[in-house]
Amino acid sequence: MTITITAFEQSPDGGKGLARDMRVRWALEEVGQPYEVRLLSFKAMKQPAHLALHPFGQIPTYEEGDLVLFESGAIVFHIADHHAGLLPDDADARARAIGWMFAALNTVEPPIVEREQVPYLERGQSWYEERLPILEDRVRDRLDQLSNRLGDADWLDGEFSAGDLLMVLVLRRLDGTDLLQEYPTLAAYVARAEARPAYKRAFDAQLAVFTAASNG
Ligand code: GTB
Repeated sequence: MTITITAFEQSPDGGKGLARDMRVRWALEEVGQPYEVRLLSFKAMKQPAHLALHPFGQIPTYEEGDLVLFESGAIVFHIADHHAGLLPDDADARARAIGWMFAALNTVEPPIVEREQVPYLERGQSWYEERLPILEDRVRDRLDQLSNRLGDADWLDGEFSAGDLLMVLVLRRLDGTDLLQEYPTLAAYVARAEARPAYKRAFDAQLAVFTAASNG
């Protein structure tokens, strides 16, 4: 059955893999599943046709036969649950890998996104100069803890898993800051993941969308 996902027609990051369709693309590449992409403008995302698939009018979505999914974490879990390569067979190891998926999205991503948004939303406000370092320290707390847990391991729990996939893409949202570079263990972890052939294929595919839109 054909898998179709949605992505930005013109991603605000210039195709640097920061939009959340990258999570789905990379997961599909890791498990060797071909997919098609329907590109959407910001306007089209809020039209009834897309709202029928995604109640919040966002990307990514995932369609496979009668199944329609939204939420990148749920989509990555679905892919990992149905194809070998992203979750271990051993039940306990599998549960731990799923735990890391939740940790990436629920524990590590929120302070990173909050810090990322404050320059857009609050620059110029009287509290901005005081608030930014507070938010950066919250991010540092999480990076410090994550770095300590990773130690000198390649991946968070044994083999590369969907937990690593989500964690790496969450950490990549620190691009444009120096925060990740303060933690060489985590910078090396992200670089190790970016060297995976599946990552490169996914990255190149979403970059090609931006390049085609810019040239067209
Ligand atoms: N929790 C949802 C999920 O994980 O799927 C969040 C989905 C989401 O935030 N989608 C964003 C979207 O559709 C795109 S990824 N936004 C349009 C809207 O809400 O109207 C977020 C994103 C966008 C751009 C960058 N960037 O350019 O760096 C990074 C991340």
